[in-house]
Amino acid sequence: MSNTHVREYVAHWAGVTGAERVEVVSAADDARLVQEALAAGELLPAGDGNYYSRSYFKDVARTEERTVVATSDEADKGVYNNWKPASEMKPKLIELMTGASAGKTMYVIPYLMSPKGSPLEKFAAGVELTDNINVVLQMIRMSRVGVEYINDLGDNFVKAVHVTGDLPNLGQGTPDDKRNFVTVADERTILHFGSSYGGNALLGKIAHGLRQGAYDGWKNGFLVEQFMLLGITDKETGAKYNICGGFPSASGKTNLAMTLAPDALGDRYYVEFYGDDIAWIWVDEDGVLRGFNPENGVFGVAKDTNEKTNPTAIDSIKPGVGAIFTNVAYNEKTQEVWWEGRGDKPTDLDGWLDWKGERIADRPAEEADAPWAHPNSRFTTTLANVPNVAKDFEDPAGVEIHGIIFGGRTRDREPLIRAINDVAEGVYDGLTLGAEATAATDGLEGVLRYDPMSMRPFMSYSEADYAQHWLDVIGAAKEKPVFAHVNWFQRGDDGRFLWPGYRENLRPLLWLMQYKNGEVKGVETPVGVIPAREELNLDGLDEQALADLDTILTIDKARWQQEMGFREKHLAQFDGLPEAIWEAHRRVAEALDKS
Ligand code: GTP
Ligand code: SPV
Ligand code: MN
Repeated sequence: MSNTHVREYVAHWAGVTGAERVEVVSAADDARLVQEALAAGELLPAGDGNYYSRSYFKDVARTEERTVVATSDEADKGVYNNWKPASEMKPKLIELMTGASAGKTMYVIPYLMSPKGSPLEKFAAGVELTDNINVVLQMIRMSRVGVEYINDLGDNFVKAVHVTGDLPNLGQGTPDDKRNFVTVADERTILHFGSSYGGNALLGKIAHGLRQGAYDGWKNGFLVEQFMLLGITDKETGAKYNICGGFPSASGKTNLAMTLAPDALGDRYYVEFYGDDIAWIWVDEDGVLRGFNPENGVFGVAKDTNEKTNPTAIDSIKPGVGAIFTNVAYNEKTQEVWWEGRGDKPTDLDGWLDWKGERIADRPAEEADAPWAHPNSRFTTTLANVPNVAKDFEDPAGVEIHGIIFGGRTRDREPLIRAINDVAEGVYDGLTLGAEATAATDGLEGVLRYDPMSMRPFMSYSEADYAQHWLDVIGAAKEKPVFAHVNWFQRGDDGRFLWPGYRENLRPLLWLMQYKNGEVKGVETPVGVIPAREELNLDGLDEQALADLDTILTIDKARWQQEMGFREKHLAQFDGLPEAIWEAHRRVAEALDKS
């Protein structure tokens, strides 16, 4: 490794953590590292060429209240970013990490969160240090890993230090919780202590790819969002539309980007996957809004993933691709994996262990109905394994963005889709995204809350500045994207989903692109333009969905008026919110009152 800045950084933290050995890794080391992890029992075989791992049972999701953005400028304090002074957090993390990797190997993972050669590449390089081999294997699948990405960068890389800690003795969830996940954003340094799971530990993904990236983007004129990104080609006209958008964690981004296989509605459309969790978005020198997925893999929610809901995802984790399953159920005799919604529950319990590693056959009667897999259990697979990955997914120039959508789990009020033409109203809609929290955040499943642009857990600076930054970036694009709010999760009185979702979600997206092209007019409402029933492609939709359709194409005025009051309180938390956002709010409220 020729970069002396990296060498100094590594030596410094090897000293602090007390690691016994230092090993620099590249993607090419994967096969050897897998063998070492298998030998150490950190990984178990899951059939031919796939793997299984279990994280500590109190370490199965991100923990928002333990996650902090620290800087030296109190003006960076927002409502959601848990801001703390860097001068307070850095010594605290150094203390926690001191000696905490004694006897372990410190792996050095040079990575890039962008396609090679992109105009944002200088914000995308980092070096994660970790004492956890499973984190190394996950990072190799999720990002571009190798020394070649950082050799020539001097000091221009994110320093991302991960120390697992003694998981059974960290007091998770108690007043004496030792876990601390800190992004020192103005120093481009990430210090995470006390977890080996997902976004807490794979620091390229959430901590750098979202939190640090968003902070850098604010200072340097680009957007970094928890967005999926997909492309739809109309094979008859040759036109291609790229749509990105944010739904809160575990609310359907991966499924939307992955499941829309080409044959969804006859043979006319071709749908390509670019990204399922993060998009970096900028306006290029020609004034074109563009975006790319900085990741190189998918960390997808396992629950309800099956051949019917998402055949593309199932294909991307087929035997031999090197996928890793985390916290699903595992059969120690047959090496099979299973999760709720995977298919019929195995009836022969022999060998089956639940996500905690406990034998299903030995469960006490009162636990008989407990899920076998954790609701936030996941599969990890690399983008090259995704059958509908776009041919140009590694194009450093990214793709033009034509539409931006927001959505989430909302049981009432939100129709299937409503299109928004005005940029300020689109940004306002993102800022007032309200939905049910999911198992991706520890302890909050089902809680209704606002989650601006789906970035609430990843916000790194103040919401007012964030809103202004959105207005500035999108405002600079010559051709504005169309905005829309979507909802696949409205429920009937009996609790059933009124919309079949998954692959059928292509129908409202096609309508949106036709609307943008002026091919359909839709129905104007105070909260946006919704499809006239006959404008939607309904071919082959099942009876129940056809019967429920009118409900999800309706605006409930009273419910929306009540919502406007909630929104007012929500927005009032953000000191200095741009006037354009308040104006958009008042326009919608007045239109509702007049309707
Ligand atoms: P993160 O990776 O946590 O950011 O999540 P995500 O937004 O990518 O969510 P994902 O696509 O993994 O979906 C989460 C859960 O929602 C899974 O259990 C899916 O099966 C379910 N889901 C996704 N799309 C739909 C849909 O259209 N309808 C219904 N009913 N469920 C869906
Ligand atoms: C999310 O929670 O939104 C994820 C998974 O994408 S994690 O990497 O754990 O944050
Ligand atoms: Mn996510």
